[in-house]
Amino acid sequence: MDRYEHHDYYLLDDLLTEEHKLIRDTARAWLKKEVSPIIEEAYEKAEFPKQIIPGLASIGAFGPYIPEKYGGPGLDQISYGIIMQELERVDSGVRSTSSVQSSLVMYPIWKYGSEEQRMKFLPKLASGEFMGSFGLTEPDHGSNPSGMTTNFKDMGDHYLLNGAKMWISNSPFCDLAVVWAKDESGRIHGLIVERGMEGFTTPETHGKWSLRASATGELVFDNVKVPKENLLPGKSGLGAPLGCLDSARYGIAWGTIGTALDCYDSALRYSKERIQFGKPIAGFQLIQKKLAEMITEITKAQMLTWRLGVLREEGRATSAQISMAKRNNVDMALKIAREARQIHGAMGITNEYSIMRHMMNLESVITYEGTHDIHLLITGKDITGIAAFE
Ligand code: TGC
Ligand code: FAD
Repeated sequence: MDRYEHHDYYLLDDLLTEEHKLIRDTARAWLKKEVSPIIEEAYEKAEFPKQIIPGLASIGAFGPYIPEKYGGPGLDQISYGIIMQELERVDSGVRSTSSVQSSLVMYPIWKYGSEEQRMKFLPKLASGEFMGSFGLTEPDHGSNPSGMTTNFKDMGDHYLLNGAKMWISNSPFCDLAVVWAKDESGRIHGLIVERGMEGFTTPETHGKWSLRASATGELVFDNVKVPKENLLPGKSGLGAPLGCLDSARYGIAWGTIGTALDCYDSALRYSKERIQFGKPIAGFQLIQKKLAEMITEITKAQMLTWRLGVLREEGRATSAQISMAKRNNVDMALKIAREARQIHGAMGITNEYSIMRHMMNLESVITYEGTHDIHLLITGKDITGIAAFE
């Protein structure tokens, strides 16, 4: 049962508008009713629960900031963050599905697409009729996507696409994929590849102990004929996919606060209910140390992330600021999940509590969208002016 209660130690709700709170309450109520009761089973079966797609669309989780003209809810950046926080409080995999759809598929079509591409794809992606995936990572190019070998040739009336992407969220069931590939001169472009195009397959990746309620797979291109109108015309070069990552990483910074809050909430309640040595374990100093440090770290992350949201809304957030928040908050959430697991004792390893699921999920979140160490190097480059990637 989802017994989550709201925690706002520094009265940060005062910084939100009534609309923000309404968006949060609506998302939370829907998640408690429709997703919390089924998420453990989906995780055990290692299946994305597709039946929640229309509900995700109804709470604005697909392209929260996409203008209404294109079928989106037209919300601000704080609202986007709030929705991601609510989703990830329940499961990082559910937030992942929404992140990919919103920031890695809808965002590039909105920002780099033609008006025809926007009108054709965005309304169906906003409603969940179409689900998308984003292909940047390759088997031999993860942290260093500029080395990608997936490529396309201009054949006159179409492009011929060859190569493979790996570790792609939503790939097994996606209707379309935004794929990053090099042209004959080695310049990176985005192409919209649609299911049904001959030579395009999406084998699922099995055996994950993390993010099991999110489907992950490959995107394989074997002489795929891509119509010329499917190339994103607005931006090319590595900065194009990295711009999408800025939006998704920002969502993760908010999302992982949700995971941390859920672990803290569960640990606080358990410690007040669990009796050892004749009193609630919440009465022992060592348990209080854990709980006090958790809420301190959550509060610091909330303040960092709210400020980032304001800067992003104003168009002033830098990529390096986003990296700092993504890195800090995922690490914070993972440490809190580990401490919360200890407070739950043996019960903490079971599926009666969401702690172990969150902890295992966060092992993906700390790796994807740029690893923990890559984000540290991004901060290092930003403050010294010297890149230490190679
Ligand atoms: P570098 O020379 O630094 O930059 C190349 C060009 O890109 C520009 N740029 C950015 N533009 C927009 N946003 C950013 N965040 C940007 N960072 C850099 C830069 O200005 C430059 O532009 P130009 O015009 O001068 O060419 O590139 P580099 O090759 O040295 O690489 C830098 C590095 C290592 C930081 C970058 O490659 C990186 O971030 N690597 C991590 C890869 C990554 O995050 N992959 C994520 C794959 S998608 C995913 O994981 C989805 S999971 C989703 C889910 O399920 O939730
Ligand atoms: P590597 O790049 O091989 O890194 C291995 C280790 O080496 C890491 O610890 C890393 O920090 C370290 N390292 C690498 N380079 C340096 C350096 N210069 N200095 C110091 N240390 C370094 N990708 C997509 O494109 N689309 C998706 O939808 C997507 N979904 C994903 C879903 C899941 C569940 C997972 C696990 C991954 C997903 N990814 C996706 C891929 C993800 O972005 C990559 O896994 C990530 O970028 C890291 O790449 P890698 O796994 O190849 O690790």
